[in-house]
Amino acid sequence: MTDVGTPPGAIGLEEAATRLGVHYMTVYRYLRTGRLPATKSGGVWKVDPRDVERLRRGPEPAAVPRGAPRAWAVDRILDRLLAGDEVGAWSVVESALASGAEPADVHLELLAPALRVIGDRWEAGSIGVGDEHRASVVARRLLDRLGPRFNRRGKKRGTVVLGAVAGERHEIPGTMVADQLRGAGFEVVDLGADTPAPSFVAAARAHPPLCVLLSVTGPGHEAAARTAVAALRSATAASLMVGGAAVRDAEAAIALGSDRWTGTDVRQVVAAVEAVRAGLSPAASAAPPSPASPGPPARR
Ligand code: B12
Repeated sequence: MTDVGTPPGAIGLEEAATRLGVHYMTVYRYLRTGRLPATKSGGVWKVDPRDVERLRRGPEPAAVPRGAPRAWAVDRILDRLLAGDEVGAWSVVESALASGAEPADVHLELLAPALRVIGDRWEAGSIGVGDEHRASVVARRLLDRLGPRFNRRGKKRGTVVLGAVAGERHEIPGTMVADQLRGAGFEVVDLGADTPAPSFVAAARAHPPLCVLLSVTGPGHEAAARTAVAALRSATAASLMVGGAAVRDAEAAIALGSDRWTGTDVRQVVAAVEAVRAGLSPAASAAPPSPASPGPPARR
């Protein structure tokens, strides 16, 4: 539900209820949960008749074939994130889970695409920094609620220390990586955003890791990444991997001192950690660095 941009020909909730053959309050619930996008005009809720028709014809969440969330779910969660509506956004997540999506699908097919659209809109100037902050707070809260679903019992397969480098405030990609590594059976020491180099070193000493993952999402953190890598090199023999949206390819990763490139999404990061654990050379990993890289194999 937003309060701008009422589409031409928009109809009221009473009319929508009639077209859908449901009670007015049911339509209002659709608004609250993001199933029906709405705008407010002169204090009155309006909906686009095309959305009403799509809802009338579309499958109920329970009837959706089991599998990954669909594009319409991304639209819905995007709407709820921008509205700062955690309850509505969580109900979209619950619908996706009830339809057979795995928690990792919710990360990669639902939240990540919605967050990227939010970034694009901020860049284009159609939403402000406050809107971006508000949406990312809700996204964080959804990730917190999903987190325990990644817990896996049994003996751990090794420890991974993870954090965003000093000055880097994007924390969400690291949370997703941490959860999915936990789901794959690794112990994760997640240091979160804006981690000073000495704190990486202290964590690597206190929890000897298989590898350390250093996250860089936005521009301008190259020096901080190099500083952290240099400090870690003198303190641990663990494999060091610098990754994230700002590390676009193997060449960029190697330039930052990384042993290998972690690829473009979380599944590739997990594959890269698995490769380190298996002692595979970088060339054999899912997200290989350039052949010119020295690429030491796993040392623990
Ligand atoms: C939310 C957000 C914020 C929040 C972060 C809140 C939080 N708690 O994390 C706040 C408001 C703080 C913020 C601040 C800024 N942001 Co911002 N932000 C975003 C936004 C909308 C979503 C980020 C996100 O979580 N994406 C979802 C993740 C899952 O996607 P991903 O980053 O691609 O992650 C994948 C890869 O990283 C991959 N991966 C591969 N290898 C590895 C290895 C490791 C170790 C890890 C962790 C991950 C990983 O796995 C991930 C999942 O598949 C993005 C838009 C976007 N395109 O992502 C902009 C975006 C990243 N921000 C941007 C900018 C410019 C900024 C600011 C400079 C200005 C601003 N907008 O306020 C500041 C910088 C602050 C700082 N000092 O760091 C730009 C960066 C542009 C660029 N050229 O790189 C983006 C792309 C927006 C845009 N389109 O312009 N931001």
